[in-house]
Amino acid sequence: MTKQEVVNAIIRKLQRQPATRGVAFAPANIALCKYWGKRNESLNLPVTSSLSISLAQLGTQTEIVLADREDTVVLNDNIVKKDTSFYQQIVAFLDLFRADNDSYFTVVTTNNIPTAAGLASSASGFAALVLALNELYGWQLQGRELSILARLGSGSACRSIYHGFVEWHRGTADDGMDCYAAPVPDTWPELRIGVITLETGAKPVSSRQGMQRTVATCRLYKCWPDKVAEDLENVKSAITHKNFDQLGQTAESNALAMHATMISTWPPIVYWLPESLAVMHKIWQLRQDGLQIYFTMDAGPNVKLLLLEHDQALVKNFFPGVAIIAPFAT
Ligand code: 2P0
Repeated sequence: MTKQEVVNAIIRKLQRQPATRGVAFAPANIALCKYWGKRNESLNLPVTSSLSISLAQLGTQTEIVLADREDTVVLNDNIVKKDTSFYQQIVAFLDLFRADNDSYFTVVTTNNIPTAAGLASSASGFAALVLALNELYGWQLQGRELSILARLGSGSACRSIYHGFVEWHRGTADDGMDCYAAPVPDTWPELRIGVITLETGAKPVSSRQGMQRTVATCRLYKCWPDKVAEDLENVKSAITHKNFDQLGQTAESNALAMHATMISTWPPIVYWLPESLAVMHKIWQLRQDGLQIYFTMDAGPNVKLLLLEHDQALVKNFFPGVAIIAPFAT
């Protein structure tokens, strides 16, 4: 099945007269149990399920309107050049939704995640775009369909359709119709995410290339699905029972296992900088000294901390540059 066939299956009969515009916000998300590896490259179907936490008001706001002659994309107040991969990715995604060959769009998108936080990602971007299209066309789609459409843009975008804890179910169907994210109802108001930014530049190997190379060449990768299955259960029970040490330990171990697969890929992929490793050592030392603090890392050198509200001030002292986010703040 192609992306276009998936889109047609979902929005068939739903296409209405477009409204003047669609506007939507979607939060960024950080996985506590990671997505690394696809079983279908074109539909972004993952090898395993994953579970994330959305970052409340930090994310992407997108407005979309119909245009006459060409697609225009504006990112953070700057018109995006047509020869960039960013522009081409957005246009290729919009191609899936045009009512006829003559319709064009103007997309104005703003990330309120400080660029320096190194968190800007395709996840909130594609989720906000799908939510805005849903408004523009008046499809009135529900979460499951919105999540599937966002996944066609970028895998992790299917989790950014929701706030709070979110589980992305891997599904088993070839067309991915059972592969979508859904909210985990529990909240955890005391939970905090810290972001330590060590580098904001483009990464040498994109997530897409990185996971492809890992699945193709990493001998350790065959252990990954079992590791995720176990970690997913532990993360979910930690959330249910508000067991912070279990949550932190599982998330940290899951991230390290993912990086182990990257490192043992050929040619190797090492996203860590020496500074990343220094932060890890500092966290392990602080934990030995009694502080409840854990970390997770994605496909890059920046380190994300897991901590509780009552340790916020201490953590800021130990990591002066840290940005602390309250995912369940109202
Ligand atoms: C995650 N990452 O679960 C993992 C952990 C990076 C490391 O989801 O190819 O940008 O668009 O589906 O979604 C990044 O992967 O990749 C990601 P595509 P995506 O958050």
